[in-house]
Amino acid sequence: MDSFFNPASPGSEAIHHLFVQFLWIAGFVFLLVTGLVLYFSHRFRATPGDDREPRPLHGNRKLEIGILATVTGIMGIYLYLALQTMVSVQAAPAEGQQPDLVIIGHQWWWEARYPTSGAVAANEIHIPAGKKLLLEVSSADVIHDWWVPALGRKMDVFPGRKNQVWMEANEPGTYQGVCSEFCGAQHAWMRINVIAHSPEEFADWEQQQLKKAIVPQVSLAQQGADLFADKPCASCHRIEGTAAQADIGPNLTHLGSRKTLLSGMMDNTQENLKRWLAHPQKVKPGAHMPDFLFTDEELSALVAYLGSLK
Ligand code: HEC
Ligand SMILES: [Cu+2]
Repeated sequence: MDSFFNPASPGSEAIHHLFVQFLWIAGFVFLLVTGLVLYFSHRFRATPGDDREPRPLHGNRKLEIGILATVTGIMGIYLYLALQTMVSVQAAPAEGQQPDLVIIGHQWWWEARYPTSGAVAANEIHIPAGKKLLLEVSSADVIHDWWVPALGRKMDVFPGRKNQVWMEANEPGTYQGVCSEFCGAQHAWMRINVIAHSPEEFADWEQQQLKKAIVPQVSLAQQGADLFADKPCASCHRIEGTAAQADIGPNLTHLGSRKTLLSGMMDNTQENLKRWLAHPQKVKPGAHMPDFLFTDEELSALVAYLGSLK
């Protein structure tokens, strides 16, 4: 399971290391204080027949300075370790460095833009492993928060502001994250899936995403494409190579190549896709896609079309 405790990137390793260092120091202080409390409670406990008050102790300057110095010293160590980690995790990018990946948070899904190639993805974010990527994160609506614990630090995602954060995966694999700032009804279903590939595999994926949507060959899928064009779908979605050119909802040009639907809410199967299109408001209540009243045939046609968009 990938998590904060299984770091899979240099940044996440540094944060994990800092956590362990803090834990050791805090654990030592905790044991010391608890040990002393237990020791003194035993040593100076009340005994039957002995009603003497303990001798009060005032103004032991050496002891007070000693305690202050120790506490300041520990805080100093904490500060040093924390600053050191911050410098390594959030190093300033070079002057004018362009982001490798632009992440845009939406209620309740993620958009990923690859500025160098022009590729666009939604919800499943593919990256090359072993490469330190500069991410630029911003929001299309409310405040969200980007966090893939195994791959690096957390970063606030604000509307009207571009924040930068580094991300790197040591090895190919799938890494999960969540939106970490409450952003409305479906906040819990704003999952992040980062899929790291070998550089060659990533290049293949990127080339595939740059292609226009395939033109349906089967008549059912053709009906689906016609329906998509007739209904208001195109006012929110983009399917490259068709008249649908809106970016309110996820880009559907390669929907069929995704493993999951709706920000990791469910597997990308025909049944789930059908369930979603039949009643978006039942599947993800509050989602910014209205219910349409489709017949079963219409649903099958849409599913055949959208599912074929690999
Ligand atoms: C008012 C805007 C709007 C309209 C109109 C709209 N959608 Fe959506 N659609 C969205 C939004 C927003 C989402 C993302 C919902 C979420 O995950 O919270 C979405 C998600 C989807 C998804 C899942 C995408 C993914 O990556 O998991 C599919 C498929 C989809 N819409 C198909 C359609 C079809 C087909 C139509 C027309 C019948 C349509 N949409 C009309 C806004 C819209
Ligand atoms: Cu969010």
